[in-house]
Amino acid sequence: MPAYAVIGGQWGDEGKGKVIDYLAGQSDCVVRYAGGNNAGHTVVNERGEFQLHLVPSGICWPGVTGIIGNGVVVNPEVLLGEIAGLQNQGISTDQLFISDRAHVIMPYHILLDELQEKARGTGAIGTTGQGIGPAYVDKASRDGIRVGDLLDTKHLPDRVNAAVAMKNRLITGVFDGDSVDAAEVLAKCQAWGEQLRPQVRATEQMAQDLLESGKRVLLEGAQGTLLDVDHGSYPYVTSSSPSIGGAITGLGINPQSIEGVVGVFKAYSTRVGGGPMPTEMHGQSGEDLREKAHEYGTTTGRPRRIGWFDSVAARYSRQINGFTGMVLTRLDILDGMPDVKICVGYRADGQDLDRFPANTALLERCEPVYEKMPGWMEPTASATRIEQLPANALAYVKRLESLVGCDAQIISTGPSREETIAIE
Ligand code: 2SA
Ligand code: MG
Repeated sequence: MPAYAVIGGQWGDEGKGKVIDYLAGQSDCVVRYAGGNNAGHTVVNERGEFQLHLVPSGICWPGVTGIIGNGVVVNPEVLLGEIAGLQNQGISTDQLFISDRAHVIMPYHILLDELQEKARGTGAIGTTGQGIGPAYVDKASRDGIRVGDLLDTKHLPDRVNAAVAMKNRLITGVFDGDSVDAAEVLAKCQAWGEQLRPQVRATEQMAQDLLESGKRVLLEGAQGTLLDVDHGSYPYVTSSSPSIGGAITGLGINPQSIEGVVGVFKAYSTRVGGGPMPTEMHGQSGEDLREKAHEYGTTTGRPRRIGWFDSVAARYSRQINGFTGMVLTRLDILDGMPDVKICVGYRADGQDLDRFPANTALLERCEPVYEKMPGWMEPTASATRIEQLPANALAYVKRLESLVGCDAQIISTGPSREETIAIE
């Protein structure tokens, strides 16, 4: 019963989209289990370039079933737009299914995301503004509307009217915002329900059946472990669990079915939004790397913060997830640097720390302890065999493996499927 999880080991944007697309060719089903359209996964293959926010990145392979699991929060408008876009690019979405237990991002969630961020002032999280947090709040407080509710035409009006009335009290009373029109929201929900109806399923059952019949299921992480609501740099996190626990609850499968947990790491670090990032590069070197790598948010276009590889955070991430292997992406971006640095420890308040701390103020004070390694001038870009890597690049990979505590299984050397080194 093999399920494989592909999980972001850092702050998201590790290149999971490419890795999933690459591995989906050997899978029967690809599942999104957490997050929503805050995610931005880029897939480049012979059929074009795709920016996916909700649809699992394996969808480009014919015959692969796609599932949007119960742990995802779904903005139906975005999903329907993405489906239409894929169809225009010649990709079939007939085998895409959405959990009836997934929660719906409602228009008032998007409004509340904006109002709350404004109210946080200088302490703003830097959310993607897609209503993710408020949708998960309603899920946990048991006031959410689920995808299955959109199909229940009998009870939908009461559910929506009650939800809107409650939210309007918050929007107008606390935030002094403009109230939301219940009839408009209901009309939207009814239309979404009819459009999505053919694709809504009990997806946990589908996944369990697939696994029991020996099919391979790929669990596609969104965001990264350091943005996990429990394990990340709280409160500068997203509102879901991108790590392995979230994969199990976000689809509804058992832990025994998981055969491998692959951690995706970029050869350096990026972060978008607020919050501590000990290895952040300030000044020209960070900007140069951002431009070279085109590190801008896929969803919002925001410039991503750039830093050196942080092995303290990466090791923590490996432990949380039990990574059985590592995928290292964007190694080619470091080509041509005279030397490269790896953070091997933190120092704060005159003390050495070898763990990723829970306290955000303490993490903010952490100074990275760096190990410097010689860079490589020869390109790794487009390499397809490990023997093609320059000696210093290989030494860098080996050092990361030993610091993180797991071996690299795949090294990505460019955006397309072919620019990949698979290590036996
Ligand atoms: P939210 O919107 O409530 O989930 O934001 C909370 C924090 O989580 C971060 N976050 C992300 N970080 C990196 N990449 C993400 N996806 C997009 C991308 C982001 C974009 O792939 O580029 O386009 O800006 C993502 N989604 C959420 C977010 O920055 C907050 O720090
Ligand atoms: Mg992304």
